[in-house]
Amino acid sequence: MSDVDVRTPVTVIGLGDMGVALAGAFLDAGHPTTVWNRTAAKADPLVARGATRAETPAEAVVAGPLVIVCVLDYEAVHGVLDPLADELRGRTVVNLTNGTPGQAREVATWADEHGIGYLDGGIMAVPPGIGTPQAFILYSGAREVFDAHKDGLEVLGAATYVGADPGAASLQDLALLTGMYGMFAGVLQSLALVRSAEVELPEFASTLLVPWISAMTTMVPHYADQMQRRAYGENVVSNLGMQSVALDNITRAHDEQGVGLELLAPLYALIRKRVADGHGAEDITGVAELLRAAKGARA
Ligand code: FVH
Repeated sequence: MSDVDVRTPVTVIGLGDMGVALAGAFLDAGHPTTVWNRTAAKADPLVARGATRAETPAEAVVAGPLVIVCVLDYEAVHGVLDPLADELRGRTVVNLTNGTPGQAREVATWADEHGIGYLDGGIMAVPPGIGTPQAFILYSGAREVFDAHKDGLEVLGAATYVGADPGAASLQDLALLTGMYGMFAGVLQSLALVRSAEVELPEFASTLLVPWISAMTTMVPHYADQMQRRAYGENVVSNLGMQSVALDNITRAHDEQGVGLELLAPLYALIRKRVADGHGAEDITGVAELLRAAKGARA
């Protein structure tokens, strides 16, 4: 049994769309739940469901051993938490605010210096999904802190530990979002192309686009293996030379239909460069070699 069970008091700071969903899940699971939000009225529906309203962040965090923070950004995180180092000593902060790995590590160092347990988290769900079987949340930080609170955190969604580096959850959260936005870019470009021919978009989407994209996701583990080993020419499925010819057709079709290709043009340019550099026999994964090392990149 972990330190947090159905009787353990939980504090939720930040009652935007996500914070309300998080606090609601704790209430539904029977946790005494204390809430605080900058705009106090947003707590009203939760108070009606049994939550305790704290008048100040300090009052909120001393209500229990586990403090969940879910605000807009890290500026807000620092604004709320930095003055509360004394009150938080000996408690655990689980910060579910979206941010960068560097921002997460910075807060973790601050927490460590003040005797505060700290987990950083990345929520992989939208607010209505919290507490459903589809929801999962990435956590990183000290393993013993995660183990102590895992059972309580499970009420929000599957609690998935990704490592001791406090920045790990944020990094993997942002990587998952990156994959999602890449997919959205392709979806929008695809729908724009067929819309130009007055195709019924909902039917095209449900009968063709979704099954096609779903089938293509089965390639992801193969691509991940190629990228892990930088073995872009091994077990090639669809060589880049062939793909670049198809890309020319996609480009011309957009021109013919009068649709701009802005969402995918950068990818196509990289593919053409990779082919021009002599890698036409490889899979698409080799295109990742063309990503420039960013300033400040970690090894
Ligand atoms: N909603 C979603 O779909 C995504 C799912 C994945 C995770 N994200 C992240 O969750 C964080 C909170 O998102 P949210 O959906 O709750 O966002 P809002 O509804 O816009 O609420 C923002 C809350 O932050 C409070 N806040 C903003 N600035 C400050 C500040 N300086 N000091 C204190 N609190 C602040 C705001 O308070 P108020 O405006 O109501 O007074 C809201 O409680 C976020 O990182 C997502 O990326 C959500």
